[in-house]
Amino acid sequence: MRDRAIEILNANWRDGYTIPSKNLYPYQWNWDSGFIAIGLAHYDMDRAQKELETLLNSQWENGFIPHIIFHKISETYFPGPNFHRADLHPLANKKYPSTGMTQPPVLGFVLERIYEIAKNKADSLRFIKKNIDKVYKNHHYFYKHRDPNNEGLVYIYHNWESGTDNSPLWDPIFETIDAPEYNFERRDTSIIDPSERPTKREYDYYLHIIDIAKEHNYSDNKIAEFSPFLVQDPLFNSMLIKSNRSLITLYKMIGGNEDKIEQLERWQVKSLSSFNSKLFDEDLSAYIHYDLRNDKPIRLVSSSSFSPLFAGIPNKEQAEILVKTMMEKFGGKDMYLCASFDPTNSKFNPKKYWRGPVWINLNWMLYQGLLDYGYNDLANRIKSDTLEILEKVGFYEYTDPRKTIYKGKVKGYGGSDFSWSAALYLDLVNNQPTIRT
Ligand code: 9WN
Repeated sequence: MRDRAIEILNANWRDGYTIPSKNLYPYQWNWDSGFIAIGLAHYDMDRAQKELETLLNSQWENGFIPHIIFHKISETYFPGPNFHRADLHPLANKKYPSTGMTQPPVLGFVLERIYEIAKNKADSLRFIKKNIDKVYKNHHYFYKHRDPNNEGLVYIYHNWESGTDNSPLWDPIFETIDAPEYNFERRDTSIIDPSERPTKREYDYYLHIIDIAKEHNYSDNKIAEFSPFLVQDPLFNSMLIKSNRSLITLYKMIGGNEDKIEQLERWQVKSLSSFNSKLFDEDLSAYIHYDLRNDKPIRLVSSSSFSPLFAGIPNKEQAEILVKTMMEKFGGKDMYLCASFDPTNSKFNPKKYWRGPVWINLNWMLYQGLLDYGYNDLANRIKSDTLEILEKVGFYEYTDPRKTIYKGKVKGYGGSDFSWSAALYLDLVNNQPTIRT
């Protein structure tokens, strides 16, 4: 399995970055690159550093880091740079064509993780020192431009920014949007089974939201004012809070930078307090999303509801409540942890993308979060479920949470030879975080 994981990462390596999956995803994706760098760090630190540097090179003058960087034009992915037109933004990076949206901010905790993995700590610290300010600038962008009410919670303006693209979480929002029917040729559904991907109608919404942002040249202020999709996402904000914490740790190791440490600490205080007062739903016993455009909570439970564990956000009682919810809704004995959407909800679909299947990156975060809170048995269950699934189906993009279907020959879903599944497998088996008590 290790050899195979390395083989996949090597095959998906292009000149300076790794594509998520051949044919299906032919470019560099933001949060994929972060997870991939963690896997690369286990056997080729130079390449891990290069992966991150290439991503950071795409940063815009205002600190923004895009979701996809279109290094070389490919015919196998839609929508490409001609649809996205990120160059409409006056501060867009002139050298790297990209989308005008971002993805969950993983870079802070990725830097910390690759430092933990590094054998040559001095070299790793040099690398971090050279690049950390770019990550800080990215966080500064988020708090300055994505938090119009000054709450310490940043918004996403597109479901693709969440990383959990077609989750049922977004269905109630799409119901409020009057999207036209687009004529376009999808490539993904000619590469993999369409029943595993979002529908044509969902793509209409995705494209329409981008068109609205384009009408405003991707101005953050205008997007905050006009985008029909504006959400405070607990997964996205947990990644930011976790990364803030890593930046504080790393700046302290580097020395100096007191102003930045103080600023990061101020963001943390505000973010943590708003997160717990606004996004914790007592009745659902879980964290939820908040629809900022329509000013109402999205009262649905998904794997993102548990991601605050990874960022140390819940207190002990809340953590206990989350674990109970996870076990009751997601953790039945016939289920692999952790389905991406509430298996007890009628919208759960175990085969379709973010509407139910297990995703390795979420499991990797939940595993560590549960360890941090001392839930060692449950953490180890998530880890062994993850390894068992990967051993059964190989390194797919997502997999079925129902144990009952894993008899005989089974296959994973979505892209095959998927880079972050391979990378995070290497992290889970190679360098286990120590059990904290
Ligand atoms: C759109 C690359 C990306 C992941 C996302 C995943 C999927 C893209 C798509 O693939 O999204 O960004 O075309 O479906 O949902 O999390 O980063 O692996």
